[in-house]
Amino acid sequence: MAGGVAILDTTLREGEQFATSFFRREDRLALAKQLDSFGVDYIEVSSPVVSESAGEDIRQLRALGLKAKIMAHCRCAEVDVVAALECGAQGINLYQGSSPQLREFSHGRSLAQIAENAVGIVRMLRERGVFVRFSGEDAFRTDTVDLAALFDPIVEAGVQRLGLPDTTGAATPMQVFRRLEYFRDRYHMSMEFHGHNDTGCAIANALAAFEGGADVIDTTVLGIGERNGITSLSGLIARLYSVDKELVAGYKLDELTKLDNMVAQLVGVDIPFNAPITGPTAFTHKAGVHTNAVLRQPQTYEVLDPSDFGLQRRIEVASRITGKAAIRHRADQLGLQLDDAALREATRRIKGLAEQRPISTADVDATLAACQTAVAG
Ligand code: HCA
Ligand code: CU
Repeated sequence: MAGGVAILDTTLREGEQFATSFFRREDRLALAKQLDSFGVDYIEVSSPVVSESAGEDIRQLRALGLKAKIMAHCRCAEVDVVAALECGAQGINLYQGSSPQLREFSHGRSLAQIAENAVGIVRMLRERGVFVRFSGEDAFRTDTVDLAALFDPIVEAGVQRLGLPDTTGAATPMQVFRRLEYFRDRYHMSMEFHGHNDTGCAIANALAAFEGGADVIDTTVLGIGERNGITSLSGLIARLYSVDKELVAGYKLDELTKLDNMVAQLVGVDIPFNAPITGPTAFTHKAGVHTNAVLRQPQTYEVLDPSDFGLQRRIEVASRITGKAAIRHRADQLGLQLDDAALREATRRIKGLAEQRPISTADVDATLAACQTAVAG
């Protein structure tokens, strides 16, 4: 954790809810180790009651002795939390649906019943000295007044963190900001945000939550999760970095690519082209106007420095929209000597060729070699 924001990675819990996820025990352990090495503050796992091997997963995870705290995601039920504690969970993340939709169609309990039940579990956990968080699932489709009526007695009972998940991805950044700010002012306590990406706002909403007072943000690697997932780890890192690099100073940024590749392979997807930082084209500049400026001063068109993430920028030269500066850069990379007239000629030919058909870097290189020969000869 740096600068007041901690990351809770839930790839092992929310991420398992992604359509194509299948994690073996050794995958879970390897992923947890890599997340810990990267520096996430918490790793969330499923409650032992979800399946036969889930309890042993927690035990073996704990045996790794990671720095990250292992938090078990549990229903507000004594059997769930007791089982999680027996397996060595270091904290309990309770959740229960609070929106009218979930109250009616998921669990059928009233707000008063949810509160009464949660208060009992929270008291029991606090008496045992266990860290406990409570989330009102679907918090952003729950009326603020209802949410406060639910949270008040749970806070009173000693809960140490409140969770506000945007379970359906319905919330806008402004709503997230306002609601977090409201609850920060009401309780002055730790708050966690968990944002789904159904409308493409998961990363923006995570930042809004942080700005509104959340001190814990949930992520998964690549953003995998139910439906189209939640805030991605690389997305959150990119977002925070460009606000203030200090916010991500505590994380091993050059390990992000390894993490994303690991999960992409595990769940059988490519890293999306538009993934912040680790997307395959995230640092590729193409248009002549851009490449010209970037070659002089990368910050002209970059808010993220690829070298901070162990990555390199790429100048795409093989297109009709390339320019002389990019072509010169390519000639330099190849160690070719071309004077200005030769460069202009090479650029003219490359652009001309790219008008006719898609071209490759090999075409560019061949043209440069030919122009060099022409000058030399
Ligand atoms: C779920 C719901 C959840 C819980 C988040 C939380 C959500 O899939 O069980 O515990 O804060 O999006 O509401 O992931
Ligand atoms: Cu979720």
